[in-house]
Amino acid sequence: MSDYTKKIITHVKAKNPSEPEFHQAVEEVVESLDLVLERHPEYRSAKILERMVEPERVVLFRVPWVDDQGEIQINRGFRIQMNSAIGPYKGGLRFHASVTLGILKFLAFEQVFKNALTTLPMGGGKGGSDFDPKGKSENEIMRFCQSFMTELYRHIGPNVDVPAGDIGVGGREIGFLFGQYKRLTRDFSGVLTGKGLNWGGSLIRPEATGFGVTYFAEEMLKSKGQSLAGKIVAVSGFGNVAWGAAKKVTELGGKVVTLSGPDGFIYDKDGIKGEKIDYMLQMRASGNDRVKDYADKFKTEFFAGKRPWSVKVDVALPCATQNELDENDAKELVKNGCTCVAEGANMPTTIAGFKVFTEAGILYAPGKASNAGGVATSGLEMSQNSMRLPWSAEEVDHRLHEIMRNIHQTCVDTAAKYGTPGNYVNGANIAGFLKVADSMLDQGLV
Ligand code: NDP
Ligand code: 2IT
Repeated sequence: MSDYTKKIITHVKAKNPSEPEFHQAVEEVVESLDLVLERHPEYRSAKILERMVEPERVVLFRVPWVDDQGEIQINRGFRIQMNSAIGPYKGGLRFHASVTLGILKFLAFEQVFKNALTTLPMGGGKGGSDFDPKGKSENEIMRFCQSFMTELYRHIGPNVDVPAGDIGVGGREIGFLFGQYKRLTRDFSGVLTGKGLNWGGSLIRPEATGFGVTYFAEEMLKSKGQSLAGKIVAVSGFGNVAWGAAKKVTELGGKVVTLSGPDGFIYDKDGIKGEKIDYMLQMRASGNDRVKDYADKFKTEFFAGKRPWSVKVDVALPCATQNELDENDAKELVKNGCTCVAEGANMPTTIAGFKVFTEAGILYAPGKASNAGGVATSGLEMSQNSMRLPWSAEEVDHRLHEIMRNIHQTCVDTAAKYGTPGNYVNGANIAGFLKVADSMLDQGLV
């Protein structure tokens, strides 16, 4: 790493103490950028990187609500408006007990590069709350969403900032949030994505992230003359992204043998298909936060407190959460013959983990490239809202597939152009950076 990028990291750590995930996300990106900054001193003199690590705006607010026992609860709400150089801020909302300012800053930072890769005009943002949906009634979730939107609405808009779902925020929550936005503004607009199909949502948006990561893995394998057909695949998580991935991998002839949750992982040697994939939706909707229910229902093995990375597989798709795959997990996967890892979650692999993959020379795609299908399809939802015309499922899926192929090619071409062929991390970071950095240069000191 150059002295310049080292200085940036030191600065970010000093200015943002106690935000390790944000430090990690920045470090992962700037490590790739030395290759660009050497060739293009104009980015350095315009302090593009120094500007990009500082959010354009951070909104932090109180979210008071009343639970079913009549007791007052107070949560914290956030929206990080990270970068609007190439379009309105765009990115999900996360409701999870672990949410902090630092977690959302890491996610918003990643989002800037990811959205640039999609080829669609979207800036980067992220938001959410430390509200824990686990065990909450539907009414409690609605009251929380209404209170959250009662502050958020003044900071967003279809041409300003367009939130969507992430962990703990799915179609139901987007519905409650949209209803409250409309009440407060009297404006029926595409201010959120992931909406219901009857009121402006897009077909394929629920499946999009999981489909996208699978299309991306297929492209990676294709570059080695292989395909997903006949491959054994480990998936982690059991939420929205894991569900879409299990569906598409199965459709393409692969066999998904694992799912995981906070309680451990299940191993289903027969493959997770058909009604078993449908059951994932029930597990998620139950709010029980347990993957063991799958093992009980379908009589498969369950490993309490363990992650799925010790199973012998050809392909791994981490789809749960950040830092769920560390150095030892990476070594285990490589040792067992895994040759392709594509991230469905955001930053699921630690920096040490990703170095293991790079040294082993296996295919490895960072989430900002491989999970971009979710936000890309949100972008397609925005287009349909603007046109006031919905597309068919085939049309959206076709566009999503094209976008994922495009991102794959961009990563491959950019990595090669900057002297590190096959390095998807460098390819994604550099290509995303260049689009945003050039737009910032065009727009003057902003
Ligand atoms: P869901 O809420 O549908 O599912 C999340 C899954 O991850 C659940 O199994 C969840 O269990 C588990 N999980 C979350 N936090 C933790 C934790 N701290 N420890 C262990 N398990 C955890 O979310 P999504 O499927 O939407 O999101 C999964 C990942 O994909 C996230 O990293 C998200 O940022 C990323 N992503 C999502 C996109 C989308 O469009 N939804 C797009 C691109 C990326 P539980 O929460 O119940 O603990
Ligand atoms: O991390 C992500 O890209 C998302 N959660 C999806 C964001 C979006 O705006 O659809």
